[in-house]
Amino acid sequence: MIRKLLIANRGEIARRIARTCRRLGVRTVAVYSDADAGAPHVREADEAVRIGPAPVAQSYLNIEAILEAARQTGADAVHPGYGFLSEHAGFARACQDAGLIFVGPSPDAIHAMGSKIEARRRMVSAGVPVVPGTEAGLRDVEEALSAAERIGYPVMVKASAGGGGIGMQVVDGPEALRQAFAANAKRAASYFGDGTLFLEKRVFPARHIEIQVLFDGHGHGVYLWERECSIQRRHQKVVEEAPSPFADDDLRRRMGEAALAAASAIGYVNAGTVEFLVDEARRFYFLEMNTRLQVEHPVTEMITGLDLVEWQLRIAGGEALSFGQADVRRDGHAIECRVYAEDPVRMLPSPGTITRLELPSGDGVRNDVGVAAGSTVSPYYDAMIGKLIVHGADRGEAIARLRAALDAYVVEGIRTNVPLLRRIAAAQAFSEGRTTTDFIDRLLQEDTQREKRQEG
Ligand code: MV4
Repeated sequence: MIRKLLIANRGEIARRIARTCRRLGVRTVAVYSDADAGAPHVREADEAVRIGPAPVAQSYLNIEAILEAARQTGADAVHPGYGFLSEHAGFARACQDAGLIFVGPSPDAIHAMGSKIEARRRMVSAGVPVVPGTEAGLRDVEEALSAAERIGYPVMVKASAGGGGIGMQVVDGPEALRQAFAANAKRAASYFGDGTLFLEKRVFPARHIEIQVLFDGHGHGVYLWERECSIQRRHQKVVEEAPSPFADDDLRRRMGEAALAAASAIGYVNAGTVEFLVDEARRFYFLEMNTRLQVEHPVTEMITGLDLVEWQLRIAGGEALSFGQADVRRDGHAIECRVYAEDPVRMLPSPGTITRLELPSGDGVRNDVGVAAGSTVSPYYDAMIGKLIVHGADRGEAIARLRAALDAYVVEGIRTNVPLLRRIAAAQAFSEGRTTTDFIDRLLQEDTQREKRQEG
């Protein structure tokens, strides 16, 4: 078993990883930038090491400084959390080269899923369904135009190195494709250092449903059911739940088996997530595999009773899974809301100092937050300050608990999206499970129209 873990992250996820370590008797090393010197994740760790100034390039992305912190403190393993270096194959390799256990998959597995084109190719070979599209990078716009004729419009232009919707665009015809091709190649090149594009048929309306998997290093893997992540805005997830209100037992079993095939095909070890698009006819298509612990992992923990960080550590330490697929529980329903420090009107980050913080409590309520009263929310980092997770015996009870918890949620000193979360939780379309990817935009449109009618 791992004895001392360096947590190469900050905020709520650093605290959440440390919580499991304390329960398991694993000692923790926090790292921090100058902006985080007094942060909760630093105070709560057994040891803490400064790794640089506030900008991420000099601190949380500073591989040399993080490895030096591990060396200084005698840590034997590194957990990358999510974001930052979590899907950086070179970091995973550098940890291994320094004699440290990287809590995550192999550098090769991270690399294989980092290229969308490569991932698609490997999924096709493994028999995992992908959206009809191009099997290699597009050399020029003429090649894109002929591929689009074959696929049929509308198509999605996507960047092979893409993420967060960057370099991605829906295109209705050849004229738009000419423009989108140049613009997205340029954008992808500047963001990712790789302007390679590919095309897929556009699936619409679609849901985003993902499968959590766990693989040990002894050839055993299980899927831990699905998470529905369709409620998002501008490629930022806002509400996630498990199970999906859209999935039935047949769909979840077929998707679970496809996810196991996807992970097996690349020799995946540790926790991972296979993302799918699901259309109205319940056909599903591989989108990408996330080779890290995800923000929304708590909803899976709440319905299965498993601690995913514990299993990440056990697997990284060489242990085998002690249970099989038939032992994986699926109890009740869990919903997570991401609480962002943001201006609700402009949807922009709202940094500042939190003067008051009161978190809801009660049966089935979990708070994973990175801040406390007195904390400053820095403009240098992600604006997500924490997550509210609720569990109930069924979806109705979970929603009732969510509404009550959001009503009791108090953050003062900064602006947050809590009012938007309350609006979502109150919506009829949400309680009816009609949560396609345009849900928030439609909700806000309805509100604007209602306001106009009342004024007029
Ligand atoms: C798609 C799609 C429709 N058709 N691909 C968004 C994030 C990125 N990982 C892939 N995304 C999409 N890919 C095809 N072929 C629609 C989206 C998409 C989306 C997917 C799930 C949830 C919300 C979304 C919002 C916009 C676009």
